Amino acid sequence: MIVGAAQMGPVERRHTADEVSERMVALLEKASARGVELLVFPELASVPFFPHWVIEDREELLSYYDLDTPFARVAPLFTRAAELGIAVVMGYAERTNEGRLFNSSVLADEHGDVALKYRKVHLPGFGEPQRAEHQLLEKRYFEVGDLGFPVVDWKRTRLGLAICNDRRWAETYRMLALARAEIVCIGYNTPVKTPHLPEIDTLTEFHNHLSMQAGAYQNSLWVIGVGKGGVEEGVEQIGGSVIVAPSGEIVALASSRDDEVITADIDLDMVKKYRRDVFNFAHHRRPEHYGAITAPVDPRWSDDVRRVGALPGSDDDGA
Ligand code: CDV
Repeated sequence: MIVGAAQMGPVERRHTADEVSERMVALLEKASARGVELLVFPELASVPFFPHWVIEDREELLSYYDLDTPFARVAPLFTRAAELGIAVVMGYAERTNEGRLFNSSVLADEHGDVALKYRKVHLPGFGEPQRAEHQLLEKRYFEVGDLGFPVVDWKRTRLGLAICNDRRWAETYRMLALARAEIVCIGYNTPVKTPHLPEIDTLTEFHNHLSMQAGAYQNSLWVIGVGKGGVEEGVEQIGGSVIVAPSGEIVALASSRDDEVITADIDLDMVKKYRRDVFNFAHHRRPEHYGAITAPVDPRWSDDVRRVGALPGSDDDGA
């Protein structure tokens, strides 16, 4: 099965939805020419990553969200994908009919129908603005996802979705592997710089790949990880999109921080082989010893969070 990651350069406030659609369709056409059946776009793909700054005006904030699905904002992408028979995964800011706000991702199958939806579980950063070069305000703008880690049988495989910070948590991949996902599609927006921890700035790209390679290997699955790259609204993001095999090996890697398609012809039998001969869950997992993983989070853990410092007058509730 040939799969692809459609990395995107910056999406800025000055870019219209039509301009963004045009770029996404161009990436789709490139993928189609290479025989791609499944193409994955980044987290919050069609808008700037607005949790990087403070938005006081509610109307302005809501302008970044799509009601239910992202299909209306970038309609040409989904229309063309269905014409070409390509399934698309895309991240977007979701507003529900009840006014709930989530950081979501959707799989539109090769007919353009919603086959799977996921709402981000691990929201990084802070609920209040920090004194920092850029903000990490996902806890302010989104609720924690309420769908768990769903999977879907699609064509001759089983797919799961995850979003950005989810990829750093072992539980994400393990939940999806336990549901027998064979491919995990992950969109992300990762700044080169971590304002509250500058000493890890030189490790950002290493940690990006480390997380996805470990997740793929320890759970015998394929990972398609796709980010935005370049300077978006003053924040430089890493790009570094990859396709990772169940062996943990990177089989495709983006070479730029701009719009770029990477593809790989992936062997789904590798999943079966690694699940049989390396990480055989039935034979070797010992869940009777893993109870602490599902116990409620001990509140003392949050004492360790380092903050840059809340802005005067804000009520900093930490990460
Ligand atoms: N969008 C993200 O979830 N970004 C985080 C950053 C803030 C660390 C990430 O894990 O890449």
